[in-house]
Amino acid sequence: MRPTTDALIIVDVQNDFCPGGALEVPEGDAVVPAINALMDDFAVIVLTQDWHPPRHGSFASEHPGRAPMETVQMPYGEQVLWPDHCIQGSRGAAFHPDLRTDPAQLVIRKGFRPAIDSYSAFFENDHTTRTGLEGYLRERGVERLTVAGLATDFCVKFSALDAARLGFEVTVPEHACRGIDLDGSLAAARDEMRGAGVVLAP
Ligand code: VGL
Ligand code: ZN
Repeated sequence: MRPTTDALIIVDVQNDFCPGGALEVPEGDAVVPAINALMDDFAVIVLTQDWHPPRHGSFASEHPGRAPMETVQMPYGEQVLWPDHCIQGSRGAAFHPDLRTDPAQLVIRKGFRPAIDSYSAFFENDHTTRTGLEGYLRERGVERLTVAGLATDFCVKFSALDAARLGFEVTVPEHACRGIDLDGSLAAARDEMRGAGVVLAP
């Protein structure tokens, strides 16, 4: 067991990001056994859950004439438009049924403000509005984070980059992550994370 200065942050292992879901990540469900095993090593465990109201501003269905995976300009910057996904209380928003959730002490829900998306576990996409996770981790004395889950090139990446910027030591175990890979976004995400001092582990 690692010391209580280490935390495991498990990002968005939800039905909609797994095969058959509304925004499926290829092999998304393959992270479940890997993450379940990782949980045995950590005393501090946090789950995040993408948690959108119906008609969320990141949904292509809210942008007439636009299709999923297109990009639009929002007041806070560029936004990829997604299929409707992870609607609060829906089966798609639930954690994968095989994910162990009992060992987690905190679930951070994000993306609940209709007009702004939230990829990172720490900040919304305006990079200013906080989720509260940093304060929680600091109050528990956490200094090092292992960030795993879905999707490597979106919510895992933004969470890892924000964590590194906030001064945490960050490792991303790639066997416990899968990516969406839109136009090379997976390779770019790996470069960005490495460039920010995030350790990519096998
Ligand atoms: C995610 C796209 C939209 C993610 C969430 O969890 O990576 N990606 N919402
Ligand atoms: Zn989302």
